[in-house]
Amino acid sequence: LKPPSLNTPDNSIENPITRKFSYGNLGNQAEARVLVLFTGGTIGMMRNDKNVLEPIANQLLKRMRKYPHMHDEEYASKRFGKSSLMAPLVLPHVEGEHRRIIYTISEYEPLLDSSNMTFQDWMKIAEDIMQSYEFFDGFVVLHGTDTLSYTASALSFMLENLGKTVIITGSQIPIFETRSDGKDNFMGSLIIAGNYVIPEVCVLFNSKLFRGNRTIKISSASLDAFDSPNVSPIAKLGLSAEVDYRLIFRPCKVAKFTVHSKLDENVGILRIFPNMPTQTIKAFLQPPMKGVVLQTFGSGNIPNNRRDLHETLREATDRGIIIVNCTQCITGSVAEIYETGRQLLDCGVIPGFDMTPEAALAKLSYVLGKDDWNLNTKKVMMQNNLRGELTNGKAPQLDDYDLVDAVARSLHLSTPKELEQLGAVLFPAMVNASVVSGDTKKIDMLKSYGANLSAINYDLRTALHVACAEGNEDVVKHLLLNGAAVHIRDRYDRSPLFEAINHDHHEIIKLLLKCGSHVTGSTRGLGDSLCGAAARGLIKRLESYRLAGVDLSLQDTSGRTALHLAALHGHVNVIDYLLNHEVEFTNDLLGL
Ligand code: ASN
Repeated sequence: LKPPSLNTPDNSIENPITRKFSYGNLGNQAEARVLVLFTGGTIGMMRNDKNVLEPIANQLLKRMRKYPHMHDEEYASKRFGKSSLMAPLVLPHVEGEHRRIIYTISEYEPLLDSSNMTFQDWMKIAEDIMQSYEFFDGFVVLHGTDTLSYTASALSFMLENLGKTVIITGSQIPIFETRSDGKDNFMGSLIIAGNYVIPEVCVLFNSKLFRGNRTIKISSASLDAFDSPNVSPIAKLGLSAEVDYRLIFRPCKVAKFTVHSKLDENVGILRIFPNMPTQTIKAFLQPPMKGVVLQTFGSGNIPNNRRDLHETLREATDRGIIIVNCTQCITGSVAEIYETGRQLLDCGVIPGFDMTPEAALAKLSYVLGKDDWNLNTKKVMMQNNLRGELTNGKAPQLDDYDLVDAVARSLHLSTPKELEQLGAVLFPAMVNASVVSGDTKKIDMLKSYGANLSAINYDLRTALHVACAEGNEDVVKHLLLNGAAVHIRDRYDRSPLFEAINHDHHEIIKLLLKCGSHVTGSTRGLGDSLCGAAARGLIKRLESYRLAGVDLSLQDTSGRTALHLAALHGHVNVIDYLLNHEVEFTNDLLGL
């Protein structure tokens, strides 16, 4: 194909999907190019002779050209030449937004009510995005609402290392009707896709932008048809677009965008109900079934007085079927709270945390389609957070994250000096977060990226301070084995050992001592601390001091000892403890 004979700029480029041409910027006008994949749905439907809605072909593009709020004919003709049907559409100027949105609509054939969509259609959308990825700044998929959340979930997994914005939208009332919600949804999607880099598969509906794999269709009638019950919307379109950047799930791997389009179709959703016959479950789990989303009661429960049920599930997981436990509730997660739920783990069922059934099903088909992963890896991946689809409190295990690099790239930093400064700010916070969550693998990973495990934060505290306060012995040991400094004191002159003492972590105190750690500070100050502990009856604290090598008979500022204070406050058990540890029964005390 040659460039069309329009008044096109020289830098026009052919889009292999649309067989049309997209255009480079002209002059100094800021523009963004968005590809619209029109797959069908109510948004592009009209009433047929039976007075029911049906997709209608070859209408959207034609009609959008005539809607002044969807197309700026004046700008377009100046830009691309007069009355060209080949030329892309141009969104009128949007106050407050930087770029003019130039959009190209690629209409699918046939257009589908989304109830008719299959995995093949997901693959086509993914492949189309792949092929035109470098030609556009963002992508909008116009889609029916009925199965929109399934498509959004599937695409979120299939589009690996996505770096551009993909938004799926539709409407409850056709865009050709006067009162349609389609115009706002479509326009809002174009504005976000062209102006904001949100490298996720999102859903935009009723002025809210959601993470696609967290959405569910909540209403068949309301214009507020979607929600993402377990996470807040990424953005809200009010007077302007308010994007919450903290919520964006970014691919932190240094890898190119690619599409994994192999999906396994042998997956299903099985919803448990009271008195459910075993035969129903057995039949469902028959080959070729490979992955099942089990929708259970509440926090992930099924009857625990039904051995038949458990045996059936056990037998299926033994055969290699992956069964993922998801709740029937709209919000919340599966968790081991009840015996009725815990027993599912014994049957080899894995927790799906707070994944929606739509996301869990799509993820299963994606994970099962990964031929180079073995069954165990597939199970691990089902429980890992791959695209922000679940919250499980665990860090991803198989992804190589390089956050500093990713942040550096997004900030356009490149010199070693800038990277070093960024690392100095980010690493202490990241190491500390890993320490708190007890994630030693992540600590290793951060170290391998150059994090100094003894780096200090703004309060001059190190990861070891945090670890000793938290009391996770494994993490402390890990830090020590990786050379963490034990002698650094923070802004308040507290050492890691001080933290361990103040939180009564006895094993950690012993460990620190083995590494050469020792108490610091004046003997009077220590005497004050001992007396304070004795006055409050804190035997554990006194034991902490003793383990740290502190003489329990040290005197406080007024010359009294812990034994004085224990006697004064009538703590017989503390007196016993002190005497058992050979604290001298001084005359002073007798005279008290
Ligand atoms: N049945 C339609 C569809 O999913 C519903 C809609 O788009 N509002 O295609």
